[in-house]
Amino acid sequence: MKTTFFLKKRVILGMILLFLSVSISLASNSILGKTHLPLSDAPANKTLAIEETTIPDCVEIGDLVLIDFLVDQSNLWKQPGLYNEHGAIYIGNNTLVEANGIVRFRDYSHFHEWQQNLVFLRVKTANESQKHAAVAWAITMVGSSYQNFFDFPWFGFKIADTTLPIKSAKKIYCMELLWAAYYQQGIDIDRNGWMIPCWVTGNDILYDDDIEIIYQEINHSTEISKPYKGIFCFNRKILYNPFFTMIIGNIDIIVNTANEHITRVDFYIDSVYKATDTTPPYVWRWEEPCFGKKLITAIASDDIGNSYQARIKVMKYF
Ligand SMILES: [Ca+2]
Ligand SMILES: [Ca+2]
Ligand SMILES: [Ca+2]
Repeated sequence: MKTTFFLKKRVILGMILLFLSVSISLASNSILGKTHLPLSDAPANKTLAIEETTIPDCVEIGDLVLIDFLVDQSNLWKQPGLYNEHGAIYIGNNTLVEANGIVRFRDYSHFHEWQQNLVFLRVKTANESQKHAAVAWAITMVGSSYQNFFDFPWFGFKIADTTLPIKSAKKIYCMELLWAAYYQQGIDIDRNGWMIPCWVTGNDILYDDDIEIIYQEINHSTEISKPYKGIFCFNRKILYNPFFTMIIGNIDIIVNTANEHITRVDFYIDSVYKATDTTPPYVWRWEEPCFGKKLITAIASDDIGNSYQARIKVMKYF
């Protein structure tokens, strides 16, 4: 009995190590720029007829907009939490400048088609001339190449410290464009001040003390926050990677939502109903043993007939 137990444990440990090595090698491929898609491939922007959308009245030149993409949670560019997946700067005339595939102008109607949640931010410590200078600088960047944030060297790295003995990147990513536009004006909108890993994330801008929220739209904020992008072993996350979600053993499926008046969250595995939770935090313990690909679906419903679905593809073993 004891021998079987130890044998079982060794098999599980062996599998964990195998999965770890596969995932590390996939992750390092991404860092070398081999496997990731350009940002412009991410959103569902194939719609031909775009609805005209006007920028909210309160928005002024130099304000920033951050969004969550309207795509499945398994998508490479999705991040848990609100307003942290893409950003742009407002330059007037219903137009934004964004780093997306390339640094470019984008009409707000097109930009709005991509979002499922959005927030407009004001750099409250900037005066009018700093805001206009930030916009003017962003416009000078139009035509520059896009760079994934995890590819070195980072454009902003050199801006933040011109004495660094590294070559300056000519490419720029979305949040870096917003950060650099204001950094050139003497305002650092990265909340952790360019600390390692030296990236400017959506959350770094959103929660910086130079920033205030001036307008927000939450259309669909329901998401599976666990398990999400990484390797989970007996209910604990042991490794992050942006490409897949792997579960070994039992796990708590946790659903977060900022949608209002939610009364229940239903949990499904491969479209088969499993459980309901009616009080936050919305959690279901997935204990069924399985082996291979599964689709977790969570549907949050409110009391007036709205429902919000979140899905994540996973691999589950044991
Ligand atoms: Ca998000
Ligand atoms: Ca700051
Ligand atoms: Ca940062």
